[in-house]
Amino acid sequence: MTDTLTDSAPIAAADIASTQYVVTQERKIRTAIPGPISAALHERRRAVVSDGVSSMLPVYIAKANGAIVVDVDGNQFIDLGAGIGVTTIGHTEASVVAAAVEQSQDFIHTLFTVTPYEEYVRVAELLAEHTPGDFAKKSVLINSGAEAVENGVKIARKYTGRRAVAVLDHAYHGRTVLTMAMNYKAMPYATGYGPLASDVYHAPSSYPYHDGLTGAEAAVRTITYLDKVIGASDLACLVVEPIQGEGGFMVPADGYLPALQKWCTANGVVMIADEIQSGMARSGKYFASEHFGWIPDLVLTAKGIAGGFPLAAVTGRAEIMDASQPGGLGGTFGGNPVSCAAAIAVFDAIEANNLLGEAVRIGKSLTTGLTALKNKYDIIGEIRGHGAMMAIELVQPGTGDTTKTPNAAAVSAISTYAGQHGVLLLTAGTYGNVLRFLPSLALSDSLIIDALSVIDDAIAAHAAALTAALTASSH
Ligand code: PLZ
Repeated sequence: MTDTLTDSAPIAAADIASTQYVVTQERKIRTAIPGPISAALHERRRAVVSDGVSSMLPVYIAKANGAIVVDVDGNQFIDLGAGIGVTTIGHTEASVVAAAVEQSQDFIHTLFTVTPYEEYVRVAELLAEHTPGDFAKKSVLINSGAEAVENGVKIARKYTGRRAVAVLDHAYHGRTVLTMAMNYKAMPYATGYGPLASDVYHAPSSYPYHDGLTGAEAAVRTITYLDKVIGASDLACLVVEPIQGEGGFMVPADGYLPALQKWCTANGVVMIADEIQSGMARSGKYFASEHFGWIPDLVLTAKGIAGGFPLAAVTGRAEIMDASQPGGLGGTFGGNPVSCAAAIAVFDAIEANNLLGEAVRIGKSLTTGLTALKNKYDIIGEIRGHGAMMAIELVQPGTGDTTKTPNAAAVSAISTYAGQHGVLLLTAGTYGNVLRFLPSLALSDSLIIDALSVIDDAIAAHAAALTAALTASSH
């Protein structure tokens, strides 16, 4: 049983907060989850933090390093979520910390649009170098993923002089007033927050597990929608996540994305890759678009780009990026110097530590372990993803090859069990029936094995509870 790792020795809050506390790369459960100090903090929070802001697991974090986060009660969790794909190179990676400290001592803010600095320029150079496509590229830096999406749309509209924005079914693009209209799911992102932005269209996507279409067939379906419902001459941009994140890590069929790009190019439509979740080395390539031979016109980055500091970018073809009038793009904190210094350290670490290779290793180890689980439990319908962006879609027992009926209850039970036993496991999916593995690239194979053993126990416990409930109801 996994609880052999339970370390019941209590530890004082001051010890965890101390600089002497060493975050070892291991799972350790010392208290009930949440522990008493987290529970007290949660009470304080309830008085002053909006109920509109939820937390998946209300353990309050004191420290983090590599692939481990430590809560205020001294419980150590294997982090399979990396703050939803942000601390991709690992928590508190030494070179990122050093770069941020050094930059903070030099200067913290000037505002690039008032008086510029080299770090912003360097990040733009690195993005031009590493995003797909061998052509002149330029960037604008902003603060968040949603802001990158907003700017991508502005830039595409300015360049094309057209109004309409197309996205795909199951997409997620943010929580701002424009982006909430671009998400597939109304609840919880848009419900009650309308009216929604106009001129946003949702086209059918490629979801091979469910639609059974080849890339070419799915592309015809998408293009037919764009052509008939919007009309190319009114369409400014098509925004696509190469691997859909919140929607459930759907990997499109081969050929789908290049076919859409070809149509966009032929019709003067700007095709934008939302690489906010999938980008920055996570998938085993710098950008997930590369897995599909897709060279987008614009690429959106955020999350993993600065090791946890807020930074985002729109990068792409120079002629599109330059269509905006001077002063048309910007924002007070966009391209903050400390975030930029951290981003430069992230790019350096990806090269110096062969993090593309580490992402491939993690993908292989996860696939091996998840395949063993799939052979054992018939609620695992599909394993999919690339590198450190993998997921399993859970279905009702035995429907994996037939109706593929979503099993959100199992996802919720398994992620809750995992949290209780020291594994932070994110859920996803339009139907809430996907468990996603989005760890940092610092996650060792031994931590993968340990985390998957907890998930194995979690699935077994869920199956046992169901059997018990069925037995009870049949008497
Ligand atoms: N595009 C593909 O994944 C953010 C959402 C977390 P922001 N996804 C995590 C939450 O519940 O708010 C995301 C994404 C893709 C855009 C965004 C938006 O990025 O930095 O959260 O604005």
